[in-house]
Amino acid sequence: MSQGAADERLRLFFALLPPPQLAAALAGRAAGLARDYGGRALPAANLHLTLLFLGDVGAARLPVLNLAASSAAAAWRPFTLQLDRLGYWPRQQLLWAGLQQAAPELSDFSAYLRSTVEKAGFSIGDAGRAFFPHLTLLRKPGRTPPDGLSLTLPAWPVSGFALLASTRTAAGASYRPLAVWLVP
Ligand code: 2AM
Repeated sequence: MSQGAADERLRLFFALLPPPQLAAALAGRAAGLARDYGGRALPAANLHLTLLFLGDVGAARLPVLNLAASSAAAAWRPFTLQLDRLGYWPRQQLLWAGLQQAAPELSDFSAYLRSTVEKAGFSIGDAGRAFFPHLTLLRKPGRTPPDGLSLTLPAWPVSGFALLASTRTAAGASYRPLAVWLVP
């Protein structure tokens, strides 16, 4: 028997979405890394920097979640990110783009969003995991990428964040934006 929409559960997270030109540059780099080291490069449409991972949430709770995110968005302070570092996590077999310099506005907003969402009654799927800003480029390379790979990209003036639903498919996860908040 099929589940009614009210019972539907969604795997949710909040993330920053790179603007199209930056996403294209990142996807090009990811494809090059996949050629060099094997593995699955993320396509431009799937590239994101997770702000807050929620995990499974009932679809009926989306309106409350949207309200909480809108109230957190009011505390946004503008910032620009410079993705200038590549790293590799052997346990997760994941190659990512990240930041050499800390971005306090980014970690502050992630923490504020988290506390706002928790106050609205949501428990956080990554409880205990420290926020580490990264944008996954490549999963499961066939051989370990060396340290010190360089990354040179244009700056990213962040102009908003999104609530995304993740769906697992045979080809890997795909992400669907459910709501976007544009910020000053
Ligand atoms: P990853 O890219 O490092 O795997 C959708 O799955 C997004 O949420 C991805 O950016 C993923 O990070 C992140 N994510 C998945 N599970 C998570 C967890 N338990 N805690 C924090 N982030 C998670």
